[in-house]
Amino acid sequence: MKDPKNQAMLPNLDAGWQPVTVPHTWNAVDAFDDVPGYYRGAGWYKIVMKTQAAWKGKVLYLQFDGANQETEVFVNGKKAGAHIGGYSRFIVPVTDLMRNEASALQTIAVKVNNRFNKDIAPLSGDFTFFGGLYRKVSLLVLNPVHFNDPDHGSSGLYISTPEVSAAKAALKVSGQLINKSAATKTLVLRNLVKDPQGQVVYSDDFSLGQISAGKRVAFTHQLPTLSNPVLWSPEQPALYTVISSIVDAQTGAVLDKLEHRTGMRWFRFDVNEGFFLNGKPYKLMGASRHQDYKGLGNAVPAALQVEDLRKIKAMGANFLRVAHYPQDQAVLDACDELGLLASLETPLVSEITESKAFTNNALRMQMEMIKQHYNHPSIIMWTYMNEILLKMQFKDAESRKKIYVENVRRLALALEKMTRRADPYRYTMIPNHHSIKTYKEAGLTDIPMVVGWNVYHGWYGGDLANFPEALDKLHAEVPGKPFMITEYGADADPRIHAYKPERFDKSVEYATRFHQTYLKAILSKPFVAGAQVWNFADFASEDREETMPHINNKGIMTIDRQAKNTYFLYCAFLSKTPYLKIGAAAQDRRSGSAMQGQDVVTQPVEVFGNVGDAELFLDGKSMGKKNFKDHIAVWNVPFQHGKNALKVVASGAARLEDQASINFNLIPADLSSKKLPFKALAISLGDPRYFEDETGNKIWLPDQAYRKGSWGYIGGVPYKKETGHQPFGSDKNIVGTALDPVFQTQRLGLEGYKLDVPNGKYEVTMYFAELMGAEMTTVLPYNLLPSYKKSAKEDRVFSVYLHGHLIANRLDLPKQFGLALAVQKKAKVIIKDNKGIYLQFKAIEGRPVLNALEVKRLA
Ligand code: GCB
Repeated sequence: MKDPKNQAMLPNLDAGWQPVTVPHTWNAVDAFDDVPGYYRGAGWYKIVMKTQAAWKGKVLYLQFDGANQETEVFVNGKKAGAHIGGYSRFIVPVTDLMRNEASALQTIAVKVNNRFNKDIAPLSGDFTFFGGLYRKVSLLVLNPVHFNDPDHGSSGLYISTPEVSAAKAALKVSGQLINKSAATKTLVLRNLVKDPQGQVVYSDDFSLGQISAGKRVAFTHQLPTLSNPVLWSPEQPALYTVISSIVDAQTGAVLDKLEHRTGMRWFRFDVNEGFFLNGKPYKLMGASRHQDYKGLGNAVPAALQVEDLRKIKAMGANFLRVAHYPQDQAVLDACDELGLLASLETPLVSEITESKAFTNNALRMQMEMIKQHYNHPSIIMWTYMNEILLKMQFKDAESRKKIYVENVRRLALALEKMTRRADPYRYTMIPNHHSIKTYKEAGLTDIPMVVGWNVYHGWYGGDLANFPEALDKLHAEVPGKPFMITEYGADADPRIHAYKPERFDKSVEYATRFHQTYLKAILSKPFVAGAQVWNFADFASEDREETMPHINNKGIMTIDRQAKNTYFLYCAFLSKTPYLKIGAAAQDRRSGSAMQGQDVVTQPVEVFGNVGDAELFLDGKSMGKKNFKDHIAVWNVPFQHGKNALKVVASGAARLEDQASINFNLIPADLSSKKLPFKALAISLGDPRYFEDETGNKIWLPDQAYRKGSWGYIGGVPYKKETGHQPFGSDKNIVGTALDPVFQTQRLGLEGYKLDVPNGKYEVTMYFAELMGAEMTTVLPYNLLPSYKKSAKEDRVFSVYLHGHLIANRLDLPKQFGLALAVQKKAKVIIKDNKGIYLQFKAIEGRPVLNALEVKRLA
């Protein structure tokens, strides 16, 4: 139950509880709805369970794999423990608070709070901080002698491979155990190692001696070196298994047993030559990934998360940047199994608080991350502080800013020192935003072993064509430091298509060009150790508005994991096996307006491949052969109304092909065409893009000027935003619709709209939203453009007439409805005497507007 009052103790209510299953978040709906904001506060979970016979004589712990972000645990009304931080595991001892009677009911109550807390990272960020018990919760029932004496939520056992070569591998097992029984125990640590085929390659007992009651001991056990180890690599993710048991020397009983996997590999970064694994060069190519999913928020079953990693692997990637926080163990397990190298980071994003509490929490989060994920062979670096100088505090007070930056540097030094000490076998990294000078001056490029750069050249700023030079500059200006491009990406709203793509039009086509440029440059420069696309999938970011409010659209998959053309591009660039894919498969419904005298509409079809050249066929007829240029080949295809079957065949030996079926809704130039009688038309005014409206099963067409016999606007100019980057339209969330892009563009000062439809009965729907003076509620700090100014307000009052009949009287959108609010006006009309549909816009004050128009034939 939600607890907006944030009470200290479990509200003693029998009513008001809602049954839920864990993993759970209370923000799965409100983080995506039209209303800005989502619940950030306290919530309670309560579970009542029967005492189990198996608990007798055991010690019990509650293990939480992830609760966002402040948690308090109560057992039978008494506080059992608490934890701070939303992305790591914690373990709470509960034995002493459980009721003893065999038949007793045990009540466990957990309070979770996802409020803003200035002492807990992340303070802000481009993602939604879903609250709740969003990962698995388990009850651990252990023998009183056991490994798991909560050590930063880890298993209590750490396996390292200090030295590995093709000839031999050293293996070290260390950890701690506790004797919580009432008697002294003589204990043995038994380690058994199995090779990737399951053959036991080592087994030995190691005496721990006598451990008295209540005593905790730490041990380090160096195993004899293994010769000719099977090496772990992306091509062959061979995993060894280490089974460690605590054995009672007197009785031979196994008191606790843990099974971990490990991999034999060695690696290094080189400033000029990039990354080497097992002595061979690898470019670390892959994706960054957030953990949320459509309809589920961050409460995503592990199996679904693992599917993501399969998709990343399937595109030919070898690296996962687990951003911006540690994710489920299942994610790293899958990296180990699939052969994806990984970096893991804590949620220190964009800014810090200069408090002791914040520092302590940050250090603890880092240690939790290292200890909990220590045994994954896929992890090669520990990361912290993503773009930590982005929301630079005190930027207007130079001397205070200096102190702030110095405090950031100090925290980085402390994190670095602690990390290197906790794990001397891996690298460290800090990913920065693309402001070399800022990070250099702050000393943040010196501290970690590898520098990450998040580069949005050709998106938030800069010219796409200059990206290759930007890479050279990074190499030259931070000498002596290996680096990766830890982020780069462009929004691609999968519903938007532009055949003349422009920066910030949010079209899939612009994003495809963007990634093509980046991939080509990154792959051609050996000093770039690797790059991770931002992001694998679209993800929730409540503060974002734009074409798909509350979602960041930089994914190469949608938030429900449908591949965009950009994903196919990655497959074409990175796959080692022959690849061929028609991008249009994701665009199986198209529409377009024919030119005068033509009964086809020519539109581009993009094909992605790594096979030299290919031939495209439309309904069996060849459209010619094309070479792939940087993995894309484009054909201009003359689509006809109805079904169009496309097939592409790779030339050469690999007889590879792909097919797509496209249902094309052709709008004839002559609306009274007998061949294709008019049915419906949906037009987005002031917009050169095509918009696929899944809710209404239709395509909204770009606007055009009126031509006799056809359709189009009369007078006016497209709304052009002077603020932000958007080339046209507004980036404001339009409340009351899922068709934001259609409402976000408009024609200003429109005089009329004409459609020369044949005689009949029609429904005309006009779509309005006032855009001027409506700004994004939050200006995203990622928009590095300095000139984000407010658009001027404009007063307007206007009426609309349909053939002289008043159908909208004295519209004053802001006054009558509000700014940026979706408004619809419908009218029905019978057209006689071939006079077509004629809408007239009459200004009473200011310039009339229209955002979109839909006309349907009823009879
Ligand atoms: C960044 C941030 C990331 C954002 C991304 C974006 O630089 O590190 O959290 O989501 O840019 O899409 O703007």
